[in-house]
Amino acid sequence: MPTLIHNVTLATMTKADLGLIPNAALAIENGVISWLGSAENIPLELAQNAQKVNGNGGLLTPGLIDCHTHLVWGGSRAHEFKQRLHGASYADIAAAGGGILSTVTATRAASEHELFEQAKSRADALMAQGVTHIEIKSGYGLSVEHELKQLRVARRLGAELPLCVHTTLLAAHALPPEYKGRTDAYIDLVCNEILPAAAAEKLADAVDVFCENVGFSRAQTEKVFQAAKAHGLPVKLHAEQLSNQNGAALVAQYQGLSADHLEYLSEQGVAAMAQAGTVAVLLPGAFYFLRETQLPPVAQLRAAKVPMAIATDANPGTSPFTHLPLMMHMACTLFRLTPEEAWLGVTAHAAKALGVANSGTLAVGNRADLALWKLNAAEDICYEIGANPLRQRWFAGVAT
Ligand code: DI6
Ligand code: FE
Repeated sequence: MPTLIHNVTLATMTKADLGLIPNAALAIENGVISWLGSAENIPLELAQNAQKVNGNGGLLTPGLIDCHTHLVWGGSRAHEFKQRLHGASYADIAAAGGGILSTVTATRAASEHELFEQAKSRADALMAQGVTHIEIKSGYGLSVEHELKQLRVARRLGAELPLCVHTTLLAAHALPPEYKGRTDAYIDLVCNEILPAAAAEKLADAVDVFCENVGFSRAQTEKVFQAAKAHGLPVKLHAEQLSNQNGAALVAQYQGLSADHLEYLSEQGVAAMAQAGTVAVLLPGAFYFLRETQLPPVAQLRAAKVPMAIATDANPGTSPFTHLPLMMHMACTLFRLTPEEAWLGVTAHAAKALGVANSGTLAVGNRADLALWKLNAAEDICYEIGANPLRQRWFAGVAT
């Protein structure tokens, strides 16, 4: 039996103004959207036979999509947060074995089950805010065994929770201690062993690299991109977060799905992304937590019509946040996105950053991943952070 959600305003996310349809309804059949439009145009068949759900005047949107997370990690870096506030420097913390490698140590020591339980609670927090799709990267294993362990945990989250999980291999996230001083040798391990093993087990939907002066060089990044291409995997990139490595132009050259962070993105990078259709994924949580001052060039991205997405970048070191509406608020407050851009950034543009065609908008045939909100206006979600305005959510048409 079809379900008809009525007495709602639809935000289809198919236009810059969100494609609002007041006094509207939407029908679900077999897990997909089968009809949507003004209530006055509801087909008689639906009006007579569908199971009715009264939306009580709420705003019905696509489910939110968090298109950049490192959700599977072991351990915690809260103590480093405290040390830094007591005056320790990054160098002090790194010298004491802290930083990203301390998360690598903790992730390697954790079992798949432990990692699953910890990541599940983070995923539950995101789902409680209307998130129906998340991307999860590896990048804290840094070996065949432990990178695949992270990705298997991500796949299990997608299998056991109602939300959709898209996985990304980020083995080129940091240099493991056993490869200290041998970066090129580690990149060979990534290209010749880790990536092929992940591809063979179908554990990765995309491949990512941390292209940065404290990460991997443009040349090393390109080697990983070549390996990804050889295995038919799309690419995305942590690009221009702390400096301009011309990473965005490189991922655009490979028709990459997205370039992420982008605080130091150049005009050439903007042009290359616009040309390639590569999505700009903005990560205000990391900018805020690191107390950065260099803003991403939002005005240039807007003028070049580069789609902008927004994500949590949930990770223990630089963005310990599993709250996507807060990221929408920060994208507006810190990066000056409009509320409409923020909504598109966690729906249609986030879907594009994951290469997902049938989600992120309300359209006939799309998966019925939906969120119903009690909001006076769409912009309220980016303005007021506190009480959760989510009233109902549907995962592939099932109200949960
Ligand atoms: N950029 C970041 O901000 C995180 N990774 C990356 O490529 C940092 C991850 C961590 O510190 O655990
Ligand atoms: Fe990240």
